[in-house]
Amino acid sequence: MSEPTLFHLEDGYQAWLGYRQIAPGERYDQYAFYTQITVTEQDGIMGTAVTELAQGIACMLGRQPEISEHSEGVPCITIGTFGNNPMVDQAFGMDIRAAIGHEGYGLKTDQENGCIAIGATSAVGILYGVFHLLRLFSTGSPVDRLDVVENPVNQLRMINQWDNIDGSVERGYAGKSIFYADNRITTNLPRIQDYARLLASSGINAIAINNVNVHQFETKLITGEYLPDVVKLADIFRAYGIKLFLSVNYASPLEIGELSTADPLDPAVRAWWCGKAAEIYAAIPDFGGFLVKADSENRPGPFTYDRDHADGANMLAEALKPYGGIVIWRCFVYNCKQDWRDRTTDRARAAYDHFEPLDGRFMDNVILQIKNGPIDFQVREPVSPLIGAMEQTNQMIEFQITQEYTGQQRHLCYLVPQWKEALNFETYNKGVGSSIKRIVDGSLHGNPYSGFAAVSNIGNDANWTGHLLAQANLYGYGRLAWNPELTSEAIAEEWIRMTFGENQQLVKVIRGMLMDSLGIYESYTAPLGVGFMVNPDHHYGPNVDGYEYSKWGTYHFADCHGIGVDRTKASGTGYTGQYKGDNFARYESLDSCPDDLLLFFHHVSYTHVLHSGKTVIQHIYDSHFAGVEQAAQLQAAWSSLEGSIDSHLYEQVANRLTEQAEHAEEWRDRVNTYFYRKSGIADQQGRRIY
Ligand code: GCW
Repeated sequence: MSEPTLFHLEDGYQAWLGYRQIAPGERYDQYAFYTQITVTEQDGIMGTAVTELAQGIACMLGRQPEISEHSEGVPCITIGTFGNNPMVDQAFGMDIRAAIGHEGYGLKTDQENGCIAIGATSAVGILYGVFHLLRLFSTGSPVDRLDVVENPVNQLRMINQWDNIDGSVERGYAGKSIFYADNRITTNLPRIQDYARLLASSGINAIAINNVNVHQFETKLITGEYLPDVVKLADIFRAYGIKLFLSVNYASPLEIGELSTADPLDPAVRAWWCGKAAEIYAAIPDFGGFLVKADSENRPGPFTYDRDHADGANMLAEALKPYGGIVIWRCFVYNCKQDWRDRTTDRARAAYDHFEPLDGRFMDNVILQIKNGPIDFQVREPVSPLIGAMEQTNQMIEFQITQEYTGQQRHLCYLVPQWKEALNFETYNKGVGSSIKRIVDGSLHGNPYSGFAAVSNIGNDANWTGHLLAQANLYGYGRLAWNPELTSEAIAEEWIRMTFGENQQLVKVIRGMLMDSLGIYESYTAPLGVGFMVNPDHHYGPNVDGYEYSKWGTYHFADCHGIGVDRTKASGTGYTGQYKGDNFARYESLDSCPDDLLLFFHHVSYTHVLHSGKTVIQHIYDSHFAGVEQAAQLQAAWSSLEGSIDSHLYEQVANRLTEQAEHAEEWRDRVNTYFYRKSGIADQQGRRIY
């Protein structure tokens, strides 16, 4: 295990694994007698687990624990897979062992001698158990009566890097890539290892290491030119129980294979991919598989050959199948060359229209990866109706941790509540009880593969995420993928305690800031679910008509009378018809459509009265004025912590909050002024609009 050399605790580099030294006192006394680790297995992931445990304890207790095969009479922490360590076997009865799945674990304190046992069926379970115990220590939780059994709810808990081999990161807001520079794979492997630690400690078990937009050089990651270096990355992630995936270019047979086609039904193309799979698996026997963005935003795909997405995905799945590999096929497929004058084409409909008719056609080692909303990671969108609509198809949900549309890590926006709302959404696909979380955990339709994916928010900034508090999103994503029942508050609190320590006031203030942040961001940006209103290309900052007359299909249709997109069946694009059960009626009718999604589903006049009792125009004004005040309150809340946080960390966040507060004013004034000028309706409170 290498020690990070470049960065220190004060940079935020250690993130939630800083393991601050615990001062003598009540809690220290409870933990201090764990001076010994007993373990009989030390290979591979087990070695990682031992190192992590020893290192964590050494940091927190200021004393290196002894590592031995047998207990020497002192209270110890004993770790092992069942059948390999007598102390562990003694601690867990057969019934408990039977309840522990492949990645699960048990934690048990022996009341008589105080020993803590961590038992699992596999080494990776032990690693997760070790991180759990370290979390208890570093959040100051009692360990004297542990009796825990944990299994991850979701099978795939995946991170997608949108990193390019030139070192840039698509939609990255925390510096350059840690994986690549100058068209080479990094040699700074300790940093990759430190990332693997962060991911594994939050429960992540899969990573796709390159951008889904696969450009010229990245296409060659699956060739001898780059594979030896990919192998090194896979080795690092393997030691942390994380499977490595690659995003591939659908047109690879053409671009690097010297074939004249990439037609998925062409035998030569199929043979080419089979050969490629053999080559990759010879280098990385546990390679996860391919992530594919095809026929989307100008990327190549099966449409070129008049084939559909099932043809395309199955061709790759067939090549990976002999090795247990999977194809993760993205459903972000829509017409990105739309005529803004055309009101019948609706981007929101596209994923469902393309994929739902293909249900039953995909091989069982294909998973469709579907963005949480039908458009594109806006602060407020309805849940994609495609999720759960294909009973015979594996599906996983895609979230965006990187804050492309939620403030780009310059604004504070804790996203866990947004994700939870999506996960708890009732789809009615199989009647009541068909929530999104039950679809993506595979239980509703009994899928062999399922899970979570999310676009990472890290880069080579010292603190990983640019905005220090954005670390909570990375951590929270992993925790939620492990168990979607955890509350946003509980996840926030864990993260705060692990990162900043236990000062009650500090925990309270930061938790409050995180929990308020999504609502604040929503209130001063695009109103009532209509989305976008950002500057083209980079997507930062307000531009109400930024996408209004473009080809991207993201319009708000504001005129002097009203605003919003009519997506009803009765008079609009018919998108509402993609929802099942009560959801259809709820969104279709103005009477029942929730206020926060009103303009996503309906075009209404500015004087339309919301359920809240306000008119649309007054809501726009009020929410934007309030949002700016609240953004200033975030700043004030943080400044109350000056002195109780390391000054470097304090400054990092204070600077971002200042920028946010100023930028929120820009949002407010642009949006309010735009709608005042369009509608000619004055603010009832006579506040300043330009
Ligand atoms: O949100 C949009 C982004 C693109 C991204 C695309 C996608 C990787 O603006 O940068 O490309 O989605 O998800 O494929």
